[in-house]
Amino acid sequence: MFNDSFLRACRLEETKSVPVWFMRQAGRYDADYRAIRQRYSLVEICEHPEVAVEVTKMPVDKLGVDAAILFSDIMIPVGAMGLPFEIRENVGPVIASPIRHERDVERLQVFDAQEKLPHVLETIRLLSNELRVPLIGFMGAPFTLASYMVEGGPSRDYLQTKQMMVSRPDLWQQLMDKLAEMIIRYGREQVEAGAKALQIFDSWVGSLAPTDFVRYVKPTMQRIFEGLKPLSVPLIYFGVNTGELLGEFATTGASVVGVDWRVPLARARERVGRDVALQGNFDPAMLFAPRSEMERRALEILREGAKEPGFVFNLGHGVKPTTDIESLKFLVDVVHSFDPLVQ
Ligand code: 1CP
Repeated sequence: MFNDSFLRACRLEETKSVPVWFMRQAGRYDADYRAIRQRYSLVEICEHPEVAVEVTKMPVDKLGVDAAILFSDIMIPVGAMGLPFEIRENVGPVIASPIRHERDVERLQVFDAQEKLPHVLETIRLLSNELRVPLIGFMGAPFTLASYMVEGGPSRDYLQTKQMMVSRPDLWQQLMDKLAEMIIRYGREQVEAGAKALQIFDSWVGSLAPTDFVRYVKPTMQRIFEGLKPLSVPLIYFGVNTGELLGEFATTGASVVGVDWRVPLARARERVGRDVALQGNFDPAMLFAPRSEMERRALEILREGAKEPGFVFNLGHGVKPTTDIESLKFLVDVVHSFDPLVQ
């Protein structure tokens, strides 16, 4: 039996229970993941399909979530474009030669995943045969990828990225266009290999004022969703701190909009309207709260979310590495025990 409740909710169809999955559901909170990381680096896991398959399936089996997300990283295709990176412990992605000039952008290659990332496609093929829940493929969005590519690593204020955006709008657009082309092509290859939905992570785009989002990023996002639309799979657009951008997110062409915990769901619904589904928005820090408090907060989200078809329960951002796995299981049980029709 294939559990399609996640796909149904993404398509605004009714479901018997509210589907749930967690961003960063494969990760360090799980002792078995930590054991695998003793032997393989993050990039090495991605390069070994049998290991990537195991890591992707772990949270599905242990937590009982309604969707799997490919184990990979938003930086993997950046490496395939010809820009080497390293994932540094407790820091994140680091790029030794960041993008600063025309020639840096020109050198980036829009690759064929069959040729450059065959192991990723193989992982997706294996998973789509084995899983009984939909597999979500993903990519980083142009702004968020550019933030790492231009800054050279994680940043607080994205000064160099924003500087390029406003001082060299021509160069910025060249970079956005190249990343959009890569994302459309890589997304297509992931779906052809068996991914049933795609999530575009624009984690850091909430650092932009709405007028800057509209001017410097939104046209590229519209182009991406237009390019991915013929695949006929749900297209999820997610970012952190995007409260003021949600109305704009809803008109990019995405079919599902991810929401973080700073925005009440009712407010998010007002901003995105009725034609897109919502995903979110439990505060990952509240997985450290007493059970009764976790349950109270989850029910508040569920009652609001389930008022309309088209709601996927998730966290507002990724699972924290020190989270107790039992808290995640408890949260899944609360969501699955909630009857969307009896409120
Ligand atoms: O092995 C480790 O524990 C290293 C930590 C780690 C992990 C588990 C990194 C480094 N990447 C990943 C896997 C990963 N990355 C997944 C796996 C699938 C799952 O969710 O279970 C996904 C979807 C990502 C996507 C990703 N990478 C995003 C978007 C989502 C988000 O969290 O906002 C971002 C921004 C990255 C960059 C990145 N890679 C790794 C870290 C620590 C970071 C963030 C660094 C920063 O704060 O800027």
